[in-house]
Amino acid sequence: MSERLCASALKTLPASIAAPAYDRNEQQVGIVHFGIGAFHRAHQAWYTDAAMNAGERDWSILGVSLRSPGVAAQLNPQDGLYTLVECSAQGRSARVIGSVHEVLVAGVARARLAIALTAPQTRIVSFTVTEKGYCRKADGSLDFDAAARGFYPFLSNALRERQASGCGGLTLLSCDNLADNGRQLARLMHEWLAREAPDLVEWFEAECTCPSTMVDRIVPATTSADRSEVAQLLGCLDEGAVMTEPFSQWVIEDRFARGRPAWEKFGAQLVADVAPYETAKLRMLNGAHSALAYLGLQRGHTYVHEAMGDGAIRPLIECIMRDEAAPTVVAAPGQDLDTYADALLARFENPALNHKLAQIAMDGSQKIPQRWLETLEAQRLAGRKCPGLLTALAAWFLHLRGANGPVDDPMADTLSNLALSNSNLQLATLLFTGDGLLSGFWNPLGIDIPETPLDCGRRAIKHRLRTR
Ligand code: CS2
Repeated sequence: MSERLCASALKTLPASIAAPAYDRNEQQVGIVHFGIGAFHRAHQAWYTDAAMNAGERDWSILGVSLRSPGVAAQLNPQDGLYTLVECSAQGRSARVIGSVHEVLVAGVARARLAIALTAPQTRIVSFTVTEKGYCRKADGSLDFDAAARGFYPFLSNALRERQASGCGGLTLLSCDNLADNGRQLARLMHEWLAREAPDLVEWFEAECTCPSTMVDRIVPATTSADRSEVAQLLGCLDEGAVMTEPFSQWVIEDRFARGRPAWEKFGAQLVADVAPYETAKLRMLNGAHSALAYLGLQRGHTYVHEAMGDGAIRPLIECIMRDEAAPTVVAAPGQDLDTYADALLARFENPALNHKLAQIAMDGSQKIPQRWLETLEAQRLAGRKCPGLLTALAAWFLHLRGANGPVDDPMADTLSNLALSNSNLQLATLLFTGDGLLSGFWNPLGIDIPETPLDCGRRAIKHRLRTR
């Protein structure tokens, strides 16, 4: 099979595969999205496609890839089309998504990107650039060297043009797993402008908004086996296919500068305050996910559902979710955290999703503060211990020592050197004092355990293996 999915192939798709019901050529770009990886395609682009299927107009997405030309090569020959496959124990269902107009590689298509960002009909610029894409230093402030290679210059140039032409501000919509993602983006953008374009600061604050969001959908990286399966379903090749779970959640603070699609008609929750949803998600879902990653790799597993089936790991994961994270969370109105935990565990057990632990283990230095350390700090203040999280932390230390192969993390060198130099205490101190990395979440003098977390955690793992 050599034919690729593209606009002209839509009419030959099997009847079981739903396809865009709107005239894609008639749609203008309303959203420019930085970081058009699998997650964006399975989440925000899927909601936007649903909105356009229901009749909303001119919210097509122009995807931007900051570094890798890979996504452009996947989607552009396919006219931006790709298949979304929902996988569960009950089976698979597939549909073709049409909301992505095109993908630009930022460094290559600078002029076209500038035009898109300054077009009056572009009203939202959204982001899934991962935690490290915001270019924060250990103390949370902007790392200007890294930021100069990220999205910041593109955006500030565009804001200048928009101010000059009077075509109005933008909504900057962060869809990454950061605590208070909108406020963090606003603060970082402000820092960038204050140094690089001080005359724009006031206009930015008056004309642009940065709503916070909580995004949730598990999206494993697509494999070549997945692509073969999709080809069988479609009858043509799809290099841009994404595999995901049936569940999806998007909670958005309703503060848009110049309108938005009616995403709430398709399941998104528009609320005044995202924080309770986001805190529960980061500490319970993502916190447990990162623990599964390091503990699971340590025990020789490859996928999340395998680690969930390991009797030495699962009780720790439940303990982290229910006993350690949940008590630090103030539930959103109507949210029951026990039921939430039940649903998360069931999602992690999904046998039809091959979600690699190694994918979650990446970039620990960027993820662990909001996933674990905030829980640890809250529990410390309450005088309670967290054996589950300390065990997970120990597994992370072992990971940094190379126990699971090369470490994929922007701070890999610093952390691995520390871990390998056998200075458990130094590593723990660095983590907990905020001397370098994870900024002041824990004062080591307050740690009420006799050994360093590494030894403690190693013992806990051994103990659990023995008592299994
Ligand atoms: C995962 C998340 O890779 C990771 O670190 O924890 O991508 C997770 O799958 C999503 O946040 C789920 O919404």
